[in-house]
Amino acid sequence: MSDPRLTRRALIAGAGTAALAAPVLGQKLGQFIDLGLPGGPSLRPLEPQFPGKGEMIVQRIRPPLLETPMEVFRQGIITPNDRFFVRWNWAMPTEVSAAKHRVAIGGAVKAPVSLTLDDIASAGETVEITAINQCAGNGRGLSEPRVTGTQWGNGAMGCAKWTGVRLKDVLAKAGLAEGAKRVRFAGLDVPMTTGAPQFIKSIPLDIAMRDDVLIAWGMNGEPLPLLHGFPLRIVVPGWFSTYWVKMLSTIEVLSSEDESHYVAETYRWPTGPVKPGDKDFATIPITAMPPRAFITSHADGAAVALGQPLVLEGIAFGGDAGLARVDLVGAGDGGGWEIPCTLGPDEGPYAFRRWSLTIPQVSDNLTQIGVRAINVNGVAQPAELVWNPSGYARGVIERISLRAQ
Ligand SMILES: Nc1nc2c(c(=O)[nH]1)N[C@H]1C(S)=C(S)[C@@H](COP(=O)(O)O)O[C@H]1N2
Ligand SMILES: [Mo]
Repeated sequence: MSDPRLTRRALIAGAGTAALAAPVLGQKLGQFIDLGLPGGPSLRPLEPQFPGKGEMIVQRIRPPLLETPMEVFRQGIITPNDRFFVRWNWAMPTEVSAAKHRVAIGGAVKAPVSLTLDDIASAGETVEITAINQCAGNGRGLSEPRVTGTQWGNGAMGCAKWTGVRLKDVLAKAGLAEGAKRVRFAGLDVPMTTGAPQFIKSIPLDIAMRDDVLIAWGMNGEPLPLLHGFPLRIVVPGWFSTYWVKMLSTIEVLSSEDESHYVAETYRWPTGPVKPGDKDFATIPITAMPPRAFITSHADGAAVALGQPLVLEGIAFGGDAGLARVDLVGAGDGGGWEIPCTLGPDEGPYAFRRWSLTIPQVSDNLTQIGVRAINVNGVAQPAELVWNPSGYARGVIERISLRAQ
């Protein structure tokens, strides 16, 4: 344990109640950021005053959808808690008491149980893992043709060190019954409109039993902030964060497929190519993340010095497997050039990894250059967007142009 505040006893004694002050927004508004969304509207307010947060891009206030400005990813591979993107589908409680909190485990189990934080923290060994939490809709706003849903730029992602126990150790407290197939999670948040489905999500049993799938209480050495799911959340490294249920309060073991709304009806994507207007195509749940890479040292359209060396830097990740390489690639379909980048320290297969590249001398404008990540399974970012109607799982090579002057 690197941080004594996150020991088991400290969790129970110290976590207390987390509360969120009511947001008082708009007072210092006036600063906007351009997300570069094709066709616009592309400007979003930069909000310095959301409770518990540094400067964030406001996509929506209630329930909160806050995006991380790309400049944060220049600073390191860990995204600080106060700059980490926030996404709630429905209303989140603004106050949660750790002492009163219980997690009920039921369904296809030998004996249903209701567990305190202490029960959970003592269910097994404490585990730490550095992993990227990325919304399935990250980068959706950049889709062309445009699609509906939150118009995120690429800042609906972040990388943190998560502390918790293995989900499988907690499940063992109830014992799995014969025929257990999936494990479903619910949090304390509730729908804001009557009759709307609660946000519940399930994962297949083989994923639930993985050694790195956690019930986490720590985020970057601090108790989970309320916005990120105090006191407990699910962590599924390599999978989109729609499964990383926050404010975990119920675990239900299913012995059948999951017919609930957020698994059976949404967060799904086509099994093959589709185009706008297509209907009645087969879909599957969106699960594992593809590899991605970003240039963080320069924004699109930035000026660089002609005749001088140029250092390009950024971050990349392998998705559901470690990163194998990152290349700077020229424009065009395979027709261009590629130069291998140097990778920074490896913080594990599910973490951001830095990359850098020095171009010895800039001799011309750099038009539509991109970075392409390839993971250890040989999965490479495609040159063309795999378009889908919900804009899920964006993985296309991201490109910028630099002006030499
Ligand atoms: N309880 C609960 N957990 C949730 C959600 C939610 O609406 N309620 N949204 C999910 C989705 S879609 C995302 S992208 C992540 C966002 O995690 P973050 O806010 O910690 O960045 O939380 C996931 N867990
Ligand atoms: Mo999401």
